[in-house]
Order: sequence, then structure tokens, then C-alpha cells
Amino acid sequence: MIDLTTTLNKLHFKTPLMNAAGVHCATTTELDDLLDSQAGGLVTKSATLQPRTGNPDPRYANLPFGSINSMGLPNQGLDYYLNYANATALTHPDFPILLSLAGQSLAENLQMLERIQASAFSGLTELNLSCPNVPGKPQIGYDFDQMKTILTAVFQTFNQPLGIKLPPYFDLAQFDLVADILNQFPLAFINTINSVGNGLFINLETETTVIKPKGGFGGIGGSYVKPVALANVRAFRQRLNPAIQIIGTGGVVSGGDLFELILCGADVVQIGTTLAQEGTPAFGRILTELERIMAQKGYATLADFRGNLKTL
Ligand code: RRO
Repeated sequence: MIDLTTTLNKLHFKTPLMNAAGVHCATTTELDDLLDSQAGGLVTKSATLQPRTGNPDPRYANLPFGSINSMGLPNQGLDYYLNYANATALTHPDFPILLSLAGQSLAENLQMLERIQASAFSGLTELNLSCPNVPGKPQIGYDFDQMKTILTAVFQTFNQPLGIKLPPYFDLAQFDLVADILNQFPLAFINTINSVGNGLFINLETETTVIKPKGGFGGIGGSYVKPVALANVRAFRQRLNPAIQIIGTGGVVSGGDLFELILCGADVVQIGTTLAQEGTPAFGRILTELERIMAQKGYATLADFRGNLKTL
């Protein structure tokens, strides 16, 4: 018997998989598909106070080993997702729900957090500090002073469990600096990584970019980014207070990829590009592959190997 359950703060997951924010979670139809899948929980598309249409098409493309996107934060507005979450808590009381927020200013983020706090919301809130695709808006996660300012203000306002979505970091000094800031706050979790921002993919034949916004620059996901995701989960697990849990996101195509992210320390794992490409059956396939690997290795629970990466 293999036990795939896991816990994130107050929420209990039947399986460790969720969608990654932005994929298959923009409408109630897509969100209902997640409820009916093998996902252990769901997160809603990063929300702003008002609905946004996002960037012009084409704004997502599949690539040989992943994807590129510059969606530009298209979403139905916070109330749409908050109403969905609160209605679903009544029909599916045991299904974990995360609300993702991506306000375009500190004031907007605080206003959204106040709305959540004033509502019956019983899930977890994730503040996205790493959207790479809004023209003229740098990723907050790369501005350490701004990140500290935001977290200070947010924790003065919000008294419910909160996590943050981080961009990938690429230098050990950055891991040290960011972890030092994050350890000063009562974060419930971090989610690492968002897409690798501002990559460029080119169609050799037509000599053009493959997406239209921002001159073709966009966030890279899928197999291209798995080593970056593994490194970020591992580096933060080594540096963060044990009370701060980790959602690992990036490059999970197989059960082996899922196993590796948990081995690096992930408590929950999110699927982005693979969900976009295969739809919700991807969850069941990846979990079956994970179970086979665990059975072969003689592991009965995720805790049997979580964080246990060995080095040479
Ligand atoms: O909507 C997007 O363009 C987007 C967002 Br908010 C994000 O956080 N990450 C991403 O790859 N795309």
C-alpha cells in the first residue's frame, strides 16, 4: 500500500499534485475539471482586483522541450476566484484551494488581502512576486528591497496563512540573500519556481519569434527548466526555517521528475506545461509512475524520501 497524502499548512492533500497557477485555472469550467481529476488540490489563476484581458495572441507556444508564454496576467478578477473558492468549499470541503494574487501595486495587493480576510475563505493565499510578462513591470522577486517592503506591509495587514511564488534564482549568493529575508516573516510556504523569465524562442524557417507580446520574450517552462526547479527547491530547503513549507514547480513531465522534486524537499508539486499539453489526465499518469518508482524502492510514504537527496 502506497500513501501519497501530504499536508500544506492546514490543508490535507490526497495526492501531492496540483496545477501550476495560470494553467487550466482561469475559468470555473477549467477549475471544475481540476476538482474531478487526480490532483490533490488546485490554485486559481493569479488575480488582480479588476479583470484583465492580458497580452495579444499568440501568447503561448509549445516548444520541443517545454513552453514559452507571455500571457500578461489575463484573469477574471479577484471576486470571481474568491466566489468560486468559497462556493467550492461548501460542495468539496476536503479539497484544498489556493488563491493566487498578483496585484500590480502594493496597495492593490493589500486591498485584495483585505477582501479575502473579510470573506469566508478557508484555503491558502499565495502572493505571486514573479510574473515575468507584464510590460513595464519588473519581477518583484528580483528586487530584494521591494520584496522585504511588501512582505512587511502584507504581514501587518493579513493574519491568515500566506505563501509567495518566487522567480528562479541562479546564484548561491541570491539564495542566501532571499532566504535571509524570507526567514524574517511567518510565511506558510514558498512556491518555487515560476517560469524562467524572458527567454526567446525562434522559428528558424520563418526567422520570427513564436509569440507576439514583448518582441517574443516570454517565460520558459517544461523540461528546459527542471534542473533550475530542482536547484531552487533544494537550495531553499537547505536555507529556510523548517516551518516554511515548499511547493515545487517546474519541469515535471514524469513520475521520476515528481520524485526528484520531493527528494529535494518539496511538500507539494505543481504541474504547468505538462498539464497544458496533456490536460488533466496528466495527474493520474504521473502519480501512477511515481507509485511504481516508490514500490520499486520500497518507500510507502512521501516522507520516506522527502528532502533526502544524497550528494557525492
Ligand atoms: O500571466 C502570465 O503571463 C504569467 C504569470 Br502572471 C506568471 O506568474 N508566470 C507566467 O509564466 N506567466
